[in-house]
Formats: sequence, C-alpha cells, structure tokens
Amino acid sequence: MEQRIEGLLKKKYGHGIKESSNIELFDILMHMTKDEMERHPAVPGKKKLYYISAEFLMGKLLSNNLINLDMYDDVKEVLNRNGKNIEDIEEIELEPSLGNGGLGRLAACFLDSIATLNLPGDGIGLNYHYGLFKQIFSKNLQKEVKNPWITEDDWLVKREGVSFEVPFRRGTVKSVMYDIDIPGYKAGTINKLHLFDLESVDDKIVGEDSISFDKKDIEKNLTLFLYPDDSDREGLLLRIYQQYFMVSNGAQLILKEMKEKGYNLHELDKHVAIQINDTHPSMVIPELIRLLQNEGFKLDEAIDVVTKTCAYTNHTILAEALEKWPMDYLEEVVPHLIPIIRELDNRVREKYEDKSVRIIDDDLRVHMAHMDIHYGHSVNGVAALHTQILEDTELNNFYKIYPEKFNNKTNGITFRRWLVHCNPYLTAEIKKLIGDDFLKNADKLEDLMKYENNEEVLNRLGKIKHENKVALANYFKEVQGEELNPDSIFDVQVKRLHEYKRQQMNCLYAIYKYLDIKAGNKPKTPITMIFGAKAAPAYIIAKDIIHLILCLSELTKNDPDVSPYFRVVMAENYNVTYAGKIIPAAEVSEQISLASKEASGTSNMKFMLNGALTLGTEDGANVEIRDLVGEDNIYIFGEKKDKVIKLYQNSSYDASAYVKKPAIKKLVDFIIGDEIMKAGGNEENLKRLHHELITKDYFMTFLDLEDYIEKKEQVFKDYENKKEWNRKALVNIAKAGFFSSDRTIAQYNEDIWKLR
Ligand code: 26Q
Repeated sequence: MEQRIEGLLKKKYGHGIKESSNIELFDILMHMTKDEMERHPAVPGKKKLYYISAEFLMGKLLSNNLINLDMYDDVKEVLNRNGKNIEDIEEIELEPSLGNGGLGRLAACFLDSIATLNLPGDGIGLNYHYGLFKQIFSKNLQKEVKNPWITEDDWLVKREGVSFEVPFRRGTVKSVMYDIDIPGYKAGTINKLHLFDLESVDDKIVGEDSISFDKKDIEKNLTLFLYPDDSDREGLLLRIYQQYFMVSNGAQLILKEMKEKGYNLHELDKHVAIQINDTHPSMVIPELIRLLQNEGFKLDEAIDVVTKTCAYTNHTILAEALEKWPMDYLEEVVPHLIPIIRELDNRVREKYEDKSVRIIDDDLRVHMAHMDIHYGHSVNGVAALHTQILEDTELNNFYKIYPEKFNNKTNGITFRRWLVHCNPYLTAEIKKLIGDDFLKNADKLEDLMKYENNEEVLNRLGKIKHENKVALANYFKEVQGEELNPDSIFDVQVKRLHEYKRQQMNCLYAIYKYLDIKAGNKPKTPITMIFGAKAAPAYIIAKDIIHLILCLSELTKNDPDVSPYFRVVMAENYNVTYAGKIIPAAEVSEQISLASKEASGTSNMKFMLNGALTLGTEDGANVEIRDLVGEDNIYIFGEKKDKVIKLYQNSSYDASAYVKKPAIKKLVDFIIGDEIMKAGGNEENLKRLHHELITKDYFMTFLDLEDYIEKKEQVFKDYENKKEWNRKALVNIAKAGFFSSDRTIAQYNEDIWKLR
C-alpha cells in the first residue's frame, strides 16, 4: 500500500507522502479508490433492482469506500507512519448535498447494504448542483446559501454516450448521466448510483451566497436545487419538471439495459424490480406504460407488467407531505402523461365505488400515492407501528381492497458508516470482546450481553463515550468557536426541523431548566443540550423555532449563574458529516415526536448503536427499540397513538386549556419575555411562535410537556449512577443488530424484489 500511494504521489506531484499536503493526499487516495472500484465487476444476476429516489444523502465517501474495499486499515496505517492523519484528509472532501433528512439517508444506507449483500441494484436520482441549501446562522436566524459540492475532480464519473431525450410540453431536453460507484462491504463487486443531469444546465444563474434564481428558466435550472421553494406556482411546476426528468431518464435507462442484455421487454418484471421511494418518483408508472406502448405493447399488458415491476414505500402519514398534483399543472408540463393517468383512474372508478381510492379527486388533483398503490404490487411502511397505522387508518380503504400488497419493512442503518467509521474506539472495543463477525452478521452484537455486569467493560464504555465527547467539543470549538464541557451530559436532538418532531417541546424543557437553575437548583452534573436542524426555507414557524433555540443558546451562554451548569448549543449546517461526530458523543437521544407522526426515525437507531439511551415517545421505531431493550433500558413517555388519532378525529385538542395551567403558562410566556429579548430575540419571530403555540399547537406540544419534563429529570438523575447508566448503554448496543440495514434489505429482497 505504501508503495502504491508513494508511486501515485511521485507521478502526479513529484514528492512522497511526508511532503504532501492533505489536499494532494485526498486527491491521490480518491483516484486510487476510484481505480480500485473500476476494476471490480458489476454484481451479476438475472434480475436487477432500481431504487428511484429524489434524495441520496451519501455523506463523504472516501473513508466509507476504503472501509468497504477493505483498504481502510492499511491506508490509515501508512499515513500514520508518515505523520499524516486520515481524519484530517477526509475533511478536504465536500459532502454531496443530495438530500434533506431521513428518507435520503435511508436511500444511501440501502445502497450500501444492497451492494454488501451482493444484490444487483442501482440507485437512480438527480445531480442537483447545489442540492439542499447550506445553513448559516446570523443574528440568531437561519440563512440559506447555495451549497456547491461538485468540483472539477470528484467521485462523479460522466458516462459518455449515455443521454436520453426527455419530452416536455415546452420542448425536449437532453440528459447526461453521472455515476457514483457503490462498493459493498468486502463484496468484491460494484453497484452504481446514476445521477441524471440536464445537458443545458447552467449553475451560474444563481447569485453568490443566495438560493434565488429564475424559476421559469427550466432549460438552465432543472437540476440546480433539491426541493426548490414550492410555495408559488412556478416552484410547484419546477418540482414536476424535476420529478418527470428523473423518472423518464430512469425508465429509459431501465429499458436500454433490458435490451442490451437481450431480455424480452414483455418479461420486464422477471428482470427488473423498481422501488419508488415515497411519491416523488411516482410518475415512473405512467412513463413506463407510455414507453412500453411506444414499443408496441397493448395498454392492458403495459399496465400489467408495470404493476408487477413497481413497488412503493410510504414514509409519512402527514397529509401535507402526500403529493397531489393539480391536473392542469401536469397538463402544462407533461401533457403526454395525462391520457394515461386518466385511463388508470377510469379503471379504478369502474371497479370501486369508494371515492377515496380514486387517483383523480373531485378537485382534479392527482394523488400520487393512490396511483402507486393501485398500479404497484407492494406498499410498505417503514416501521411496525407506521405500517399498522397505514393499514388501520390512513390507507385503510386501500388495505381493504389489497391486503396482500401491504407489508412492513422496518428501517435500518448501515453499521459500516454508523459504527465502524464514526466510532472507531467503540468498534475496536466490540471487536476485542466478541470478534468481528458482527460486521457481516449484525445479530452477533448480542454476544455483548455477557458483559452486562462486567465492571471493567462498562468502565471502558464510559471512557470511550468521554473520548468521543472530547472530540466533539474540539470540533465544535474549531468550526463554531463554541466551548462544550465534555464532563457535562450530552443530550441531543438532531433531525429536520418540523413541528411534529417537537423541537419546541425540548425548548420548553430548556426554559424549565434555566428557570430552575435561576431558582437555585443546580444540577449535580452539568447538562449540554445539543440541537441540529435545518428548516425548509418557506416553513416560517420552523424557522421561528430555530430562532428560539439560538436565543436560548445565547441566553445560557451569557448568564454566569447558568452557564457552568447548563448550556444549549446548535450545530450549524447539520449534515451527515456532523452527524458522524455528534452521534458517537451523545448520551441521551431525543426522539420526542407526537405519537403516530414519525414514520420510523433512523437517528434513533444510530444513537442506540452508539450507546446513547433513548428518551422518546411511543412512535415509529422507538416502539421496536423498547421491545428489544426492555422498559428498564429506555425512557418512554407521553400519550399513545390511539389517543392522539382520536384527538385529531374529534378535533378535541385544546391548547389554550393547557396554557391556563400556571406551570405551563410560565414556560410558554418566557418565549416572549425580557430575558429572551435581551438574548437577541426578535419580537416578530417569537410572538408568532408564541401565538401559534397558545392558540393552535397543531402537534400537541402541551399534551406531553409535563410528562416529558418529569421523564427527562429522571434521566438526568439516573445518569448519576454511572455503572448502571453504562450497563443500559451496553444493552442498547447489544440489541441494535436488528436495525442493520442489511436485515432491512434482506427482507425487501425476500418479500418484494426477489432478485434471487
Ligand atoms: C413533499 C411535497 C412537496 C415538497 C416536499 C415534499 C417532501 C420532501 C421530503 C416530503 C417528504 C420528504 C422527506 C421525508 C422524510 O425524510 N421522511 C422520513 O423518512 C425516514 C425514512 O423512512 C423516516 O425514518 C422518518 O420517520 C420520515 O420522517
């Protein structure tokens, strides 16, 4: 390895490792890795999966590719010997910003597991030049600026000669295709992530440090941003352009590969499985039907074979996230799909009286999920509780028609990134205790249970956590200039900002704690509350909540009575890279969504695997975590889903009634009080948030607030018993095997894709 790296460096830069900069080393290592992957064959097989997704939140690739290629340890050692450090070198790499949150990161974990299980499966998505915005804090507010991540020389490989024509009403555009290689863990084979781009794209139409651009200039803007602001007509149309561009390219690629392999298109479903990741790629159904008709298929047969090929994953029950496109918008962008969508809807109308299962509703909106369910062969939720809600409530009318299509696939995470890469100390300890079988067979982690009462092991777990906290504190200091106390307890909530996830409830706890300390009750161990979240640029209240968090951060930092005992901090531009540093250092994992609203959650699994204890509601995969670790090793609070669903059904939740309680009123009024204003609070933002909470509180913060505060106090009390705390952490790690995405993917394959 040393010779190889030295040789490459000498050739390109004329010097060796010791004399090289980190930039040069990154360049050489990236190219070495790319060359290595190019030598690996594609995964063989008669049937191939295409995972179509608007998001692939890959994170930095260098270290993970090296780990999967089984080169990481060698490279690290060679670098160390020459006075270099792989952690510093990987800082050079820019993180592709091709996703927003859970759904996109899930797609990335899935690609890793598909390749690791040696299943033939490629991802299909878009090559957004600026992806999701980069978050900057200024005056305690979120600012959005563009986030360029594509450089002259990076992981993207342009596939010369692969280009498709994509027809729109306004004219046809041409695509180009870029690939990113996906190596499985010690698999020896390669899958691909195909990212389509517009031939005529022009990323110079976006100003410096901004995210605004001419939304109508489709020939230049189509692949610039993920989720462009769709609060106006132009933005909505642009999303339709993007979605159709993605699926038309995808469908054309699939048919091209079928033909190249000499397969009969009439047997599409024998050779192809398509997974539709949420409704963003749903237009692949009518598009494939259209293309097959162009190949001479009769409509009936085209519909039949497409139905047998496509499967749909639902990630939410929130009505506003279920896409419904107005017919006239579709007509304006993709008129050639309209007759097909109408025909699909007519067939539903002929068969079923029930209006609620129609594709086109009375307001002439196309329900993308409904199309997926009728014209796909599988519908899955992403955690047991979520799938149950789909079957019993949200999609019950569909479940009654097609019980056989519904199935659950509880999400998972790749342990290569979320343990091996991000937490090398813990990985080394686990290997020392139980060997390294768990990396291919995650259930083996259970072997750790034999150390449940081994004081030495528990002590070491505590030490490892402390080292990770010190590393995070150093990183925070470096990138944000904030001092974190590694001897405080690290309580963490990192996820997209959304009212249903209830960051606002966590803020109310922070206010409670602040006031409690001011009243003279100092916590035994200091507390650091860490937040990380981006808010969609047009989601006003979410941005107000970020403002509140940042004000609380100022308040707790600058009050000398409080800061030694309690701090609130917020990670700026929280992303996969940041997650890799925060999660191994976390001790409390905040999973406090309103029961029934979080489909699964996946950070809950990452925290568990890294030995944090969950403080959470009975929601999403939290329920499965509880069932695995047992009540004693998790902190569950709050109302359950049935009660919440009833409250919505009868519209009987009344925020104002809760606010009459003095204890609650005191906390919520603090949001507009003097202390916050002096900490840089902005009246407009805070008054709006306060008003929203006391009058509406759509996601029922107050319903669980008192129970939450009580449980959280219990958590901090229990932390004082270090041995018992570390025992609980060990149980969490030992039971995390179920949440390996290798398990999830094996189940998708077994039940849905049937690739072998
Ligand atoms: C919809 C319409 C218009 C504009 C945007 C959207 C939109 C964009 C992104 C809707 C949904 C998303 C992303 C959803 C998401 O990340 N869902 C999460 O998926 C995870 C993986 O299954 C789950 O663990 C989380 O519970 C779920 O919230």
